Amino acid sequence: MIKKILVANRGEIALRIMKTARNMAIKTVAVFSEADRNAPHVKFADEAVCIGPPPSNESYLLGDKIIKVAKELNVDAIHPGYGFLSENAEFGESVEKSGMIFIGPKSHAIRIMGSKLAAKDAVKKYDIPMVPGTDEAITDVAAAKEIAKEIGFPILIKASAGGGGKGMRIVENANEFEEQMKRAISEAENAFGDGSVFIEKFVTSPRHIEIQVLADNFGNTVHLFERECSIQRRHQKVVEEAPSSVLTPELRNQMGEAAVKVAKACDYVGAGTVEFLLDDKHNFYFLEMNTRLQVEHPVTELITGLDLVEQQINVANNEKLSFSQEDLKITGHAFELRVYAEDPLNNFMPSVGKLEVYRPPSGKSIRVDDGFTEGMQVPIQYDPMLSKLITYGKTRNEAMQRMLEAISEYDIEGVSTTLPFGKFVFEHEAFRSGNFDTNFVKKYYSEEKLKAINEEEAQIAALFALKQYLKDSEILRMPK
Ligand code: MV4
Repeated sequence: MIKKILVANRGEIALRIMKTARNMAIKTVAVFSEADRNAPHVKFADEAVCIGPPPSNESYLLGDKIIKVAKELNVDAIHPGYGFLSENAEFGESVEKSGMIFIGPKSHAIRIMGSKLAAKDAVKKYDIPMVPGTDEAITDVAAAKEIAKEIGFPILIKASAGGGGKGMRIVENANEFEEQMKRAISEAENAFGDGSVFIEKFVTSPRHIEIQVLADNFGNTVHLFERECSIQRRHQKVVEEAPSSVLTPELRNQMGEAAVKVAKACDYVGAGTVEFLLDDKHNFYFLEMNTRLQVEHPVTELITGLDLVEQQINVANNEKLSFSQEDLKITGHAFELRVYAEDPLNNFMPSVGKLEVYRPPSGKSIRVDDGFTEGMQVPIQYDPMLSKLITYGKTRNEAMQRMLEAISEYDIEGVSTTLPFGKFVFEHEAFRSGNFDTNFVKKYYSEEKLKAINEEEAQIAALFALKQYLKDSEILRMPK
């Protein structure tokens, strides 16, 4: 039985994991860098240990040091959160070798899914739809060019070890092929130390839809429906929702069944996410699998009523899933807006400084997952995400309306945030109608548009203020 968990992470996710642990009467240990000495995750934990200076590679990425701390404090299990060590197969293995439980899948699954080519190879025999392309690393430029011509341009060259769009290159025609392929290989070599690349047909206006899966150690695997993640900016997700407004129950079942097969293909255990592209004709294609708890997991929690961290811990405790696929259903609609300390009017530049004012909205159907309090400094060493603003409604419209209200009630001063950008998205006709794809931000957003909206609002606010002033003063009451 797990009685004590060390959370090898920081910020909102460390706090979120510890809250569930506490609800389950499990003790918590925080690790922190010198930049996070006063952070909420440190204050919340039952015990906390400083593991090094602010840079991640001298603190949160030091797997061996974290394991040593865990052993000293008699920890039973380590939860890696997302990012940092979460998809590091060696770390998971070391945790288990040290006699503790890694709250995540086996290293075997992490390794397979860490390589896009190995992932494709593993799922090949399960009849999972994949984008037309090569299923091996390409090395011979001339041969690769012939394959590209057969598939038809535009094509996409992808790095096998890549993620988040790194090492990806679009090739519009055969003339560009050689140069782009060389670039992709050298980019992949530099970024991942692995120059393996492969080719896929480029799906031009896809939606990015991912399926949450959950598996126990007894061969039971279910899916917890989809998350729509098409609203992203430079491969950084901005808004996520569940369910997607475009999936029919039939398509949802098909994608869910495909996701379960992908999980089974790598003997997956715990919570994981299978990513798909959906084209404009509603064909879906397997892209990759993320072998961690994801940032956007709360929207799935709100529509299923499950606590995904609790499920992860139960599975890690070697318990069977307490429900089957038939027991699961979608209730209502949820959105998540990632709030970053970035300036949407200045190329989303990180905006560091002190949170002079920090007052998150609260209320029924509003959830804020954050790791900051008023007066804190936003550290420059880490991801600039301040919080996740999550809203729920019986319908999509209701959840959208609550998001707009929550955005307007969110008070942050001292740093610029992406809240105004979020408002732009939630007011946009294409978003509201559900008629969007991964090109939404590129297609519709510009700093000029946001400025224009801000100015218009400022003018309206000024008019209201003037009206109030006139009402308060004698002017309106003067006889004609
Ligand atoms: C694609 C694609 C179009 N066609 N593959 C981007 C990150 C990585 N997870 C996969 N990505 C894409 N793969 C083919 N064959 C378009 C993207 C893509 C994308 C995918 C999901 C969410 C946002 C995206 C933004 C640009 C490109």
